[in-house]
Amino acid sequence: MTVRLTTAQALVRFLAVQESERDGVRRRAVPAMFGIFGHGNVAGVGQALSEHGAALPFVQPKNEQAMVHAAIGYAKAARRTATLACTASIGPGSTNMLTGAATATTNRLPVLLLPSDTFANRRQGPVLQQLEHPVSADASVNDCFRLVSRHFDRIARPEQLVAALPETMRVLLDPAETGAVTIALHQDTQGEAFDFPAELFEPRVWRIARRPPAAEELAAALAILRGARRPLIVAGGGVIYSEARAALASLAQRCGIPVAETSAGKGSMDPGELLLGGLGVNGTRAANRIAAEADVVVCVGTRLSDFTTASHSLFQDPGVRFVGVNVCAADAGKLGAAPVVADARLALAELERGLAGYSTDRRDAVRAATAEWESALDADLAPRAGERMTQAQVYRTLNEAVRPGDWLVAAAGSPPGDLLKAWRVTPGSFAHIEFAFSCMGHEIPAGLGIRMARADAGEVLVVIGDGTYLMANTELVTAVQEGLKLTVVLLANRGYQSIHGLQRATTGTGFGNEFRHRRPGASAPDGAFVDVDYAANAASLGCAAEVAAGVDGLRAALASARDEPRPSVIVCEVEPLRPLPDSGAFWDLGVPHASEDARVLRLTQEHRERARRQRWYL
Ligand SMILES: Cc1ncc(C[n+]2csc(CCOP(=O)(O)OP(=O)(O)O)c2C)c(N)n1
Ligand SMILES: [Mg+2]
Repeated sequence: MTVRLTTAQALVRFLAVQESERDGVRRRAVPAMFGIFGHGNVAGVGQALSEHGAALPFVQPKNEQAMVHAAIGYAKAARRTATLACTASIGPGSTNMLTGAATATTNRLPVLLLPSDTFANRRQGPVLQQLEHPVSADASVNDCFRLVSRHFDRIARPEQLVAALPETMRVLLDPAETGAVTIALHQDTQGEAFDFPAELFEPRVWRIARRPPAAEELAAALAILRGARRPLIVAGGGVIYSEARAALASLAQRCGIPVAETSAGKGSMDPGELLLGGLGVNGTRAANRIAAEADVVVCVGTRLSDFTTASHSLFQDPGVRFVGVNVCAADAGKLGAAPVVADARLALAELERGLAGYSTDRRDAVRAATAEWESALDADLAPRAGERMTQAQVYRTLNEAVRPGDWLVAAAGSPPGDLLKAWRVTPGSFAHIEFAFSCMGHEIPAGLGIRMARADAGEVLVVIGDGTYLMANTELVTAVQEGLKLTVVLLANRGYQSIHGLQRATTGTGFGNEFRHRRPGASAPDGAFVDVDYAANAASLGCAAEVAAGVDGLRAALASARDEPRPSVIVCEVEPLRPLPDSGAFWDLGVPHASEDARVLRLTQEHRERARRQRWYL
């Protein structure tokens, strides 16, 4: 039996009946579609959604990049068992999704992108918004997606969907392969009809299997671990996606092994005597101290970015060995680790079983390291004369207001680093710190996606800087439109202050990072601060908005935001250059090797000296 449908109608009908299943729990794999229409998709995917989209609700964002971030937030909250689709028009509508695609792929989170493309039949000559490639006539701007997607396809004939769609679902839902999946749709093809096999539209369940560890890999990992005297577990996003928190806590507690978290892995374990908090450049000094002396490091579900390994300078024990537990073989083998290519939950349980009789006790070492670090954090909270509220005080006040079911979201500027360092993911609450692509503008839409995936969530607390707010605040309108409740905590520090601080530390000067007026003849804006009324801006978009005066004001604002049905924006005017205590870890970045300024050369020299801690891990 066949069904006559357009390409776009077949796509919509197919997506509406796909389900995923993990551990016996079934859910819609792609339960909604975001999109902005233009001539490239309005009569294609747009028509298909209006006629066949009853089971695939349409959500209208205000920016195509943002809708991809929303899909990423959704996927994170759904622990990679589901995501959202995104349709965009030809040209700029589609290329606007590129940054979102890269964010998804870097974070190993599934999103389904449907950029529209030029005509397949080329009858019209160059069409509106077509870039004519001088040497590759069949290329379009959508070929840029190849580099930032885990899977790319272009549909030029309707029947190509029959093979393309199942492969799309397979990649999206495979934990080892997932990321952005991009299916470019020629605009004429979207409307072309075909007699599709009816089975294509039968409900289909995609089983997300847990890959067990291979016996040989497990044995090799156990041999290393049994000899460990100062082991450490690094918990990455894989622990969260695999829902392996209980397995991690059980292994850690049974064997007395401390746990440190990456940004994506924030919230991998409830606070307790073995949790060291964040690791690396944005980590706690406690975690970094334990890491420096670790002799065996078990890296679970982490891509080991430079922020985690302190640019390969963190682990200083001369004989340090690594075990890499990851569904993705390339990640499992990093740092010369003994790889265990497997699902985190199964692998952790097997490691625990294999370590029966083994124990170490690092509790005293952890206690000493954390006590020292926590007293540094506490001391930093003390107000200093003449200072506004500090970011550290905002985080602490926020953290004290968190209840089970609440989510914290951060991605760029100082919040993600500060929060990896200072935030306690209290039992029953969740964190989403996107620090793989650390994309300014991710936060508000990601919060939206989280709220869509978890209607039962308490507060979705989105912590952003003023820079991020100015770059991407428009999804607040979408939040109002859809009745999706967010509480945005905006740190108004008058500029790109995290970068400004980095700039001062590495070059000795501040240049082009604060929101200042231009003085006549100045080479960069360096006059008086620009005044922006963020609360008025948020109110104009339909949000409840408030300026929090000091810590008490913030506490009150958070309480009223919780009762407020509309999205809320709480503006915190904070001290501009007042970073949290540093992690003590080195971070490598490109520094100037020539300058007429002796201070620049001295700072570069100091940087190179610190870089001597970098090691090869083979
Ligand atoms: C899209 C994007 N552009 C540029 C950057 C580089 N960058 C990282 S932090 C930052 C400043 C962010 O400013 P703000 O949101 O005000 O946070 P603050 O640094 O002041 O805490 C910039 C420009 C980025 N991460 N993402
Ligand atoms: Mg700022």
